[in-house]
Amino acid sequence: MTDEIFNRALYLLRAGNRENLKNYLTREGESLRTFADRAIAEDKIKSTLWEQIVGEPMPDPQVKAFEQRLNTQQVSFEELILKHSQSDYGEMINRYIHKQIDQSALNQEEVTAFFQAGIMDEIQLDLYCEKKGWSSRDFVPKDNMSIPPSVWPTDLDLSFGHTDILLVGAPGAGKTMFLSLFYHYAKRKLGNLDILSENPKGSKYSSIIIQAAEEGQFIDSTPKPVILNTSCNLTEKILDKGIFSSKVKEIEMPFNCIEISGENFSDSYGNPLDEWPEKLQNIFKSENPLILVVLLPLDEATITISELDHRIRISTEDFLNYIIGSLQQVPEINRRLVAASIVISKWDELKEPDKTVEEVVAERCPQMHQKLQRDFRDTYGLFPFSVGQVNKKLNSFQYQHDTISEWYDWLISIAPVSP
Ligand SMILES: Nc1nc2c(ncn2[C@@H]2O[C@H](COP(=O)(O)OP(=O)(O)OP(=O)(O)O)[C@@H](O)[C@H]2O)c(=O)[nH]1
Ligand SMILES: [Mg+2]
Repeated sequence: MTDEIFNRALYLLRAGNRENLKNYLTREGESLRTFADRAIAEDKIKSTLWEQIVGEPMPDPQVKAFEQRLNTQQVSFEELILKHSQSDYGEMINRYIHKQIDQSALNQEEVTAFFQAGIMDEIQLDLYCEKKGWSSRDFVPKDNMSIPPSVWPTDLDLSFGHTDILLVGAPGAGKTMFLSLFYHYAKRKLGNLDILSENPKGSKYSSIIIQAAEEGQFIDSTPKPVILNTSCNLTEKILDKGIFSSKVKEIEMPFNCIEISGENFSDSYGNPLDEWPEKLQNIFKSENPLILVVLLPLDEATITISELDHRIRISTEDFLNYIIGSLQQVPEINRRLVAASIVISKWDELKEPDKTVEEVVAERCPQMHQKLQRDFRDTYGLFPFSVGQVNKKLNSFQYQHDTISEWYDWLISIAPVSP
């Protein structure tokens, strides 16, 4: 505000006509607030007049200090979102953000945060993205991928001569996403994942979940009656050490990966496995070697079990001890078990970056860890797992292979090889 405008405004104020003052300042592109602030700062008027001039209560010093930081771009967008819902700040922040929108000054991270917080609406988002040449689809939460019913087998016919891998875990433990990253990684590593066409539904299922990993999309919860089974062949190169020379040899490892809904496990808590539906019991009938993969989600230490009208919460350790104990008690399963691993899933949720998987397992399920270590020795493994970098607001992720590759190497090191 120039001195000339300021002095003229002061004159109009003293003349006692607020309307004239307001019209004058608007014509000059200035605000009543700026004028009142300066008049008080220069001791031309008492601070009690601020409310009369501006027409609203004078902000407290904290709000003023915030406004100053805002105008000099010193406020982080996290603070903006936090303060936006507070009455003293909301309007001020809206004005500021709309100015930034007009000047195309927001970056993608800010747009995502403001849209998620409801500060930008869908129309503003669309207009802004159009102006910037961005796709507004990248800013709205992704739907989960749903698996078409055509690939839901409800019976199980496991290929003989393969190694069976059974994923075990509560509903939502991360079994499907683990499989999705496993196939995605194997396909990248080997150039092609040799999905065996003798199991066409499993083959289609694997293509869908590989695509989900590629696109950073989560997948709907597995329906209870479904038994998903993919048969694939991992052809790996190993160094064959001879007495005089070593040569690289290709080995074939055929697997049946079996996935059932976590609800089947939670429903069977406290019940004998021979009460499982007959279809599920087919898992026991295979003659193949069997590897157990137990998923323990980092973010949930307990699980809820529903029984008629009752709901009980139990620790994941109690739950998994029961399930694994029950599986081991079935003679047809126990004699086929060749290896087991505990996978701590959703590892990206870890709040203490220095914590190790050993420390987590010691806190969460020391008994199960010790028991599996004792039972399997060299063919027991403990691993972290995460789909990658997760954006919860957008319900999506950017896949990363660092954790699944560790588990994959373990699998290759312990799995029986095709004769
Ligand atoms: N942060 C994070 N969340 C994950 C990860 N994997 C899965 N999730 C979340 O957990 C949910 C459940 O994962 P699923 O893989 O579908 O779990 P599931 O064990 O197959 O569950 P059921 O099919 O119900 O037995 C997903 O929809 C995601 O919201 C991960 O690595 N990190
Ligand atoms: Mg699932």
